[in-house]
Amino acid sequence: MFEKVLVANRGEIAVRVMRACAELGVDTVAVYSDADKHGGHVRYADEAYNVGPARAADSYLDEEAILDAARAAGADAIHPGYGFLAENADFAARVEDADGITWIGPTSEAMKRLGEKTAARRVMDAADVPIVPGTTEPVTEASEVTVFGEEHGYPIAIKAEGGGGGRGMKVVESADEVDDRLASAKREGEAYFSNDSVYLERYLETPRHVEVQIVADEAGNVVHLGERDCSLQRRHQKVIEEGPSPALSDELRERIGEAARRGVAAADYTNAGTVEFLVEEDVDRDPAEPLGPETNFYFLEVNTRIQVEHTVTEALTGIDIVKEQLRVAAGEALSVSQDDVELRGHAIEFRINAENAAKEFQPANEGRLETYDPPGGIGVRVDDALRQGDALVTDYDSMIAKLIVWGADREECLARSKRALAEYELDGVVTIVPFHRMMLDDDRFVAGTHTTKYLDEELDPDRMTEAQERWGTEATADDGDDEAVTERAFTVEVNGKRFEVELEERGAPAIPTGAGGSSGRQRPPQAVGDDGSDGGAGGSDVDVAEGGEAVEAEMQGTILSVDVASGDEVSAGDVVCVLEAMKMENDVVAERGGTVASVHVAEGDSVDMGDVLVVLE
Ligand code: MV4
Repeated sequence: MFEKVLVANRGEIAVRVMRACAELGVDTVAVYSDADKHGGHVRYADEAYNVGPARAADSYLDEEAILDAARAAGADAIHPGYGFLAENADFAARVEDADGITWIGPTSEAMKRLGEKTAARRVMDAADVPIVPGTTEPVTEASEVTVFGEEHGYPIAIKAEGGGGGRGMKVVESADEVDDRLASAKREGEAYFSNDSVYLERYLETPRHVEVQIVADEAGNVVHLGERDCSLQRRHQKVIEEGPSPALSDELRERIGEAARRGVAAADYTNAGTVEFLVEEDVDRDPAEPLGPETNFYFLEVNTRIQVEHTVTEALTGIDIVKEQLRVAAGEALSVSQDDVELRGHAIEFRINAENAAKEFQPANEGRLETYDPPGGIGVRVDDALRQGDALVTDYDSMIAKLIVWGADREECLARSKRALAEYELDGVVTIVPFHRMMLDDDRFVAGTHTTKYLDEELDPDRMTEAQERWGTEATADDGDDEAVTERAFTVEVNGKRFEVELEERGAPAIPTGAGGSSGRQRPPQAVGDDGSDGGAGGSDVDVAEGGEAVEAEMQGTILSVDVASGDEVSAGDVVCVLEAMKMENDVVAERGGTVASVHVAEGDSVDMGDVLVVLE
């Protein structure tokens, strides 16, 4: 087993991985950005290294900085968690090549093979795992799409070769949309994966999203740990995951699990991974009658990392998946065989996101946990990296915690979930706890017949507003910004090891530091640095004529294109800009329409939430 593991991640997953290390007697090293100096994962680790500024590209994604920290700490392995560098095969290869440092994950070769979607489709096809009808080679020409459409019909999904998780997927409803969607899919592929190659699949209209957890060791043992149903998603973001899937019969479950196992074995895959499938839902199904063994299911992609929702499987199997990852990476055998795996009861994970469900799940841009008292008791697990008093860090994703509830059956699990969510005491930060409480009274969710389209297209948004009003909490402005803070740097030596120490004096009268000739009154580190705003994008003091409209950015991001110019006529629903945020292209549309009076942004600009982009009159 390893002696010291560096966790190249932050927040709850970093703490989750460190907990497994602690139980195995392995020391832990945290890395953190300037925004995370007070992060829970830093508190938890045995030692911690600053790897750069808040911007992820300059810290958590800085491969050299992470490797430097590992070498400085004398770590003998790196665990990437999920997100950030977790699915970066090139980084995995760099770790593999680094002397004395092991990558805790699949080999970079296996990551590359499965990360390229057409290659993954070929591997699965050859292993008799059903794939969605489509191409197994990239397409480049619009004519190839229209030919496919004539043969298989519409809609068609155009997917980026390097894509996944909804990025770089465009749906084409008819031949006249082909040029536009093909260009957009290529653009996203190029922007996010430096790969403009795309392929085609028949687009399934009402699928369920079912994924199988697998673990595999170097001796060739491949074990599947049952499935999770992740059909409750909003714009490709999972919000509630559960297991077992309420829609599968035992026979279908067995077929899908065995298909996942076959595919993974054929791909020469090791460590933990998830095989994603789409399962064709029968929209008129009686909820009491799960989908039978003849139901069509199709391989979608393999996630070559530990996932957020791995906890659901841990609750059902009692197996610590992160420990299995550590064992396999250290060259040991899995601690379980397929015959040992028994699925017990039912588990649901609720993602506790700092978002306002009543405002289109807008991520919170401020807050401080005035009260933080998570639930407990039988069958309840909370994974987080928080404590009361913490300021909300808004530089990364909005998930601040996960609540995982287990029950002997789905019914008990739902009742226990209601109880646990009611116990969740949390003040000063807006979260989607009210949304979850509402879902536990939702007929479709309770019946388990919801598909991936349910949240985006069917659920009445007014119900989210009602839930927010009934159970919601609000953001506390982070008054830390206004507090006098003096920061001073020291170098200290402890047991022969040098440490840079930054001292923050809060509340006390400012002591002139001399440095930079300032008054000594500085803003805290969280407020410094690149927060994405160039200050050039309008602001709120823009004149809007009566009956006019100021089109604002709904979230922080980068302007990919400006699609209108002064004087243009714009109708309600027309795209005025494309905003890249959270790695997705978002069309910014006019609500009412009118004539473009002024344009306040240009391609490449960074904008903050609420910035005015275009004014219509
Ligand atoms: C699909 C699909 C329908 N047909 N592919 C979205 C995320 C990416 N992993 C694949 N996704 C989809 N691929 C075909 N051929 C529908 C989706 C999809 C989806 C998939 C899983 C979970 C939620 C989803 C929500 C919308 C669309």
